[in-house]
Amino acid sequence: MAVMMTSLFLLSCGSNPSAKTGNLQETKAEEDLITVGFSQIGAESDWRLACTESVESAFTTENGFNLIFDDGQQKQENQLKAIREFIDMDVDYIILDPITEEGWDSALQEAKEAGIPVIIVDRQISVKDDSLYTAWVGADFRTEGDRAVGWLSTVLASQKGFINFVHIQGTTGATAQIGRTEALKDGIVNHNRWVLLAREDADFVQAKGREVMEDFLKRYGSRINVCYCENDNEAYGALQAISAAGYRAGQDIDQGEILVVSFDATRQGLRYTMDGSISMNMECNPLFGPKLTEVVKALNRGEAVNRITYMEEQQFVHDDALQSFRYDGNAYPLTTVTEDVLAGRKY
Ligand code: GYE
Repeated sequence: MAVMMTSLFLLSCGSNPSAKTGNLQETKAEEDLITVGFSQIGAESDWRLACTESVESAFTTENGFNLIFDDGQQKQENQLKAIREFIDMDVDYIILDPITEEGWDSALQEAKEAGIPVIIVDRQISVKDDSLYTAWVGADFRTEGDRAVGWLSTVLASQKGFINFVHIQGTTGATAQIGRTEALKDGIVNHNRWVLLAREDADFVQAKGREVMEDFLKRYGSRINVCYCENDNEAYGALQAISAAGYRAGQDIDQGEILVVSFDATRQGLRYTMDGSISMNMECNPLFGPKLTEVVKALNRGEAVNRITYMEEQQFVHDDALQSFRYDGNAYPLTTVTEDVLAGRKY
């Protein structure tokens, strides 16, 4: 890429020597940059916007990169097209945040044949040949789900009778959906009194989360005890539907409250966790930028990198007595939480 751009640049310089000198300096700098094509899923959630922001602010020219960003608008065909365009441009590296796990074999085979290393971020891919990607950086979604279910198991242990769940899922076939869904499925199997009333895909989007919850409320009304949302934007939508239908979100299911759990722990999600509308919020860390630049720089120096890197995450639990939340078991007074956690939260 850098080489191609240099020759195009020189051809367009004309015969003005001063312009030529200036351009030569610029092309020299450009040659040193590492060109990275980033195929992002879309802009479906607060989490996603934070992820994009983090990558864009890490892969800057000052930091030695030329980043080419492509927004797949939640469609795999757009992401496949972007990968092929990156190959045509002969980028140095491709970073792919794959919408779902399946369907990447041929495009990544083409990248491999072109000698372009591919780094997968956030969600994972399922390919026949694992050498089609060099490294993956993301969250352990199954563990996130298990931590959410583990917490539910503890708080619901003292409940008498059956506990009815509704489940708002993320994009079908996305690793985040698969891990979080499997954890709840196992939770239902392992708890005799947990009953699943309904589950539906809301694509990680607020408006769809609201629609799905409206529908669940119409069908099951006050029978619903727990609403398990696979991300915060779906939870925002579910909370809108709950209050519009005249119900209350909270942990007191004996008093008819609907206990909402969510994933991401965005700033807004944590506000709802503080006020108790969300009872438990399992963090998912979208700030991949710095880690990804480390990976690309190491590869560029010819060093080996970890094939799998997990991000660190915490669990935020509403606490009535504190009128706030605890995380990972430690209690913080409201003011401390506001300053330390929310103020510092970038998403
Ligand atoms: O939870 C959600 C986003 O893949 C972990 O996708 C990501 C998920 C995240 O839209 O908010």
